[in-house]
Amino acid sequence: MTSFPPEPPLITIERHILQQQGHHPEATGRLTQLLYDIALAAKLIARETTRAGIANILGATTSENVHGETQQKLDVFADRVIFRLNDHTGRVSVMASEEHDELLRIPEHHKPGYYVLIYDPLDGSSNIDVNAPVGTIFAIHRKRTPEDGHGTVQDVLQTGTELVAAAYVIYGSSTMMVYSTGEGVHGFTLDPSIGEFLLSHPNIRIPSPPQYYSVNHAYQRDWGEGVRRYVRWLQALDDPQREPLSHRYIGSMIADVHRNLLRGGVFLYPPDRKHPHGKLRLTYEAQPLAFLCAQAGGYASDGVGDILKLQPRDLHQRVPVFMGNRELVERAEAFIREHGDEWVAQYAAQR
Ligand code: AHM
Ligand code: MG
Repeated sequence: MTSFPPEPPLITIERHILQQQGHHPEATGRLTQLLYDIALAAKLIARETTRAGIANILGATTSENVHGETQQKLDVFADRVIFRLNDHTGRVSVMASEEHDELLRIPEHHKPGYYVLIYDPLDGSSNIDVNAPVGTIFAIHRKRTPEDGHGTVQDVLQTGTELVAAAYVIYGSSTMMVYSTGEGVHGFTLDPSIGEFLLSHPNIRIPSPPQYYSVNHAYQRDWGEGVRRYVRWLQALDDPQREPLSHRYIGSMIADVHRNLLRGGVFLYPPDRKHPHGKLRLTYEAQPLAFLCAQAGGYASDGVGDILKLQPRDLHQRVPVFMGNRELVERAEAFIREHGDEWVAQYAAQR
């Protein structure tokens, strides 16, 4: 009898999601289906991002989103595609997107479902025109209000501890989808020739010792004391005997966080004079990435405490972010506590 040499099994994202569902005999399959739909949206967006130049769809549209930023055409495409794939399935009761001020209602002629889908369709979109990685972020909650009917703002404004699942997709040198349903973090790489996401990074754990820190140094003069001292500590400027961490920052949160998940490190977007609450948004950027980070053994803080415990007050609210290896993030909190930080203090007063 012939036998093949041992090799790791080939696992598609569909099979993996189904296997995870198998750990929950009570599961109805709705979440599984919703995750399939997300993976399909990711493939469609990946197809457009990789042929953006060829299709001549680079460049900005003339419309602005709710933050006054000019929308890129791919933002519009990604936003539309995610909505269209999920507005008629009966699995989602309401959606919300970075690109829309208001909640996205399921059309009247379709049945609203059990889950709440919040997304940032194309994060880091200033990178599109320079061919650097961008990504999509998804957060999934259960509906809080009674089962039948449309989701409301209470369904969208839940803490990160209530997340059922979170995922991001990174469109880089290859496209990867990384997701968690609360049972570890799993990464899949898209094989474009067969259109399948294949398991490439099972059970991601943030490695230690960490290698990188990621922050926009251009804002240094506007940081408060605690953050300033913390970054000096990361650079080992206080102790020539200690090795500094290497610095990497691309200005695309998913790319920066993804690198740190795989190599170990800390990503920070602290509050400063010009960004008193930081820049990143709680519900569709910080919460889902904090959930994934925690599932990978890391920690995410707003400089004061756990981001996952924050109760959102507004769909588009901003939050300071420190995320990565637990010891690095706790060290940031300690520097801020010990040395004070006027911008973190100002943020914390309205927390
Ligand atoms: P966006 O949602 O408008 O794309 O902005 C979010 C992005 C993040 O991906 C990234 O970490 C940050 O903006 C970079 O901002 P800055 O250029 O101020 O460093
Ligand atoms: Mg964004």
